[in-house]
Parts: sequence; C-alpha cells; structure tokens
Amino acid sequence: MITKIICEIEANTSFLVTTHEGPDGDAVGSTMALTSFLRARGKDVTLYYSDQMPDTYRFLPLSSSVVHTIPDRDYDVCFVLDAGELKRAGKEISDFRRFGKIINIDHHPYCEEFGDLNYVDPSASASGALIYRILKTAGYTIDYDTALYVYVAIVSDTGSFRYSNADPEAFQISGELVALGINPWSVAEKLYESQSLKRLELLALALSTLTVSKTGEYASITVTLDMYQKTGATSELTDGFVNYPRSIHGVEVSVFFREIKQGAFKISFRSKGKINVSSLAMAFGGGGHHNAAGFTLLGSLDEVRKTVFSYLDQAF
Ligand SMILES: [Mn+2]
Repeated sequence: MITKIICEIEANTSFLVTTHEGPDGDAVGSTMALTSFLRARGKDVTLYYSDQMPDTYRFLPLSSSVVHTIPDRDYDVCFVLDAGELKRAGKEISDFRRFGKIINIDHHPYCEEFGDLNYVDPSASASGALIYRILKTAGYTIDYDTALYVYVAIVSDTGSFRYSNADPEAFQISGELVALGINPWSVAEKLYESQSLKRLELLALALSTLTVSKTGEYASITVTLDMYQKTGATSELTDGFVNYPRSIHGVEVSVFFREIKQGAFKISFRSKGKINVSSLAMAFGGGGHHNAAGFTLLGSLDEVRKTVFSYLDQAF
C-alpha cells in the first residue's frame, strides 16, 4: 500500500491534504509532515482543516499555511488523515468531489474504507507514524521541520509515551527524530507548559462539576456554554480536560460532557485500559480507540448525563 501511495504522489501534481474536525496533535502533525514532503517534491498542496486548530500548535512552521475554506478548484488527489470516517473531516470535505482520487491514511480500529486507496493500520501509534513510514520508503531525507511534525504527532497520540500505543516503533521513530535535533523538552514546553490563563480558569469551572460514580469506577466533568462566556475561553481550550477525572485512584473510565450548542453535547470517554471505551461509544453511534472514544447526544445536560450514566452503570 505504501508503494501504491508513493506512485500516486509521483504521478500527480495537485493535492488537498486534510484531517478530522477539531484537529489534535496527530491530525496537525501528520498532515503537516505529509504537506512538507509533498512540497519538497515540488507538488502543489493545499492544507485544509475544517476547524481552527488549537493555539498550542501555532509554533509549527506550517500553521501559517493552513486554510479553512477549500479553494474553488480541482485537485488530483485528496489525502484524508487520521479521520476514522469521511464525515469526520467535515461537511465541506464530504461534499467536495473535485478530486481524482481520495487516499485515506489512518490508525483508528474501525476506520471506514472511504478512500480509493486505504492505508489503515490500527497497530500504529499515530497517523504520524504511518506518514513517517511513507516518507522513509520514499527515500525522503527528513528535515528538521518534518521531524518536528512527526514528533508532535507521536507525542500527542501516545500521551507523551504513556499510553499502551507507545510501541517500539513510536520510540524508534522518536529516537531518530531526537537524533535529527528535536528537543523533547522544548516541544513539551510548547505543547504542555504554555497554557493560556483562560484555559486554566475554564478548567477550574469544569473541575467544580466533578462527579464520581457510586462504585468509584467512572467519573465525569462538564463544560457548558455559559462557562465559555464566564471565562472568555473557547472549546479548543478543553483539549485534555477529559484526562482529569481518569487520574483519580480507582477510576477506570472518565467522561467529559462538552456542550457544543444549546441541547447538544459531545461526550468523550477515556479509559485506563481495562475497559474498551470504543465499544461503549459505538452503542451511542460514536467510535474511537480502545482508550479514547466519543460521540454526540442531544438533550438537556440532565437528560444526557442520565442516559450516559445509566448505560455505564449497566456496562460496568
Ligand atoms: Mn491519531
């Protein structure tokens, strides 16, 4: 599959590169690594995200070339990375048909085969690792910026090498990137030690909603629309909030309720490892990984909480 993808790259000239809504570190890192490779090959590349990316990633050199509107033109190939399903790339991409081929590169276990080519490997730590394999196979000499993108992708998706997907390949690739000049502390400082005050103020409000189940096996926090108003924070700043309830001793699954509009909530699950939250989320029409999954529910906060908690009570 890697060879087929490289052939498509060689044979074509214009590329649209995109990823899922609410881009995270892997989404940003993998698309930027691919973009810098394609541009180094003299290709004409548009890097498009349906949503704004979190400020955290603004230090990445290619962040200035990200667009949020698809240009009115045709492309030979559309790359969709780390998306799981095409609709997660946003409505503009799902409706966009002005490309010859679509290439899907992903590591989600239940990735829909929506591409003309599908390079899906759930055993990979990050989509960034899949891009790295392609770049190496293509014989590309990884420059500093590309190394930075791949490193950000892997660090983000492995929770700084703490999650079970931090496999030998994740360490091996990262080792090569560090040898190329990547400084783990300076990246960590950018990603984790440069929070805005607004984010911490929002987190304080979110933590005040903490609930723990009777058995102590799951815990939740909530962010509502009025909390954004109170703090002046935006939804991008909630990235990582879901991990706090999970950090409690004995809690296996954390639940994060995030109000996306009046009467609609995005629910994220994070597992410590014993529970497969991807199958829990599938019961609600969502999906994800063993340790991280999500879905959307309509209703008031009380209704949504009741639905999710009674399902979890049964599941446990
Ligand atoms: Mn990923």
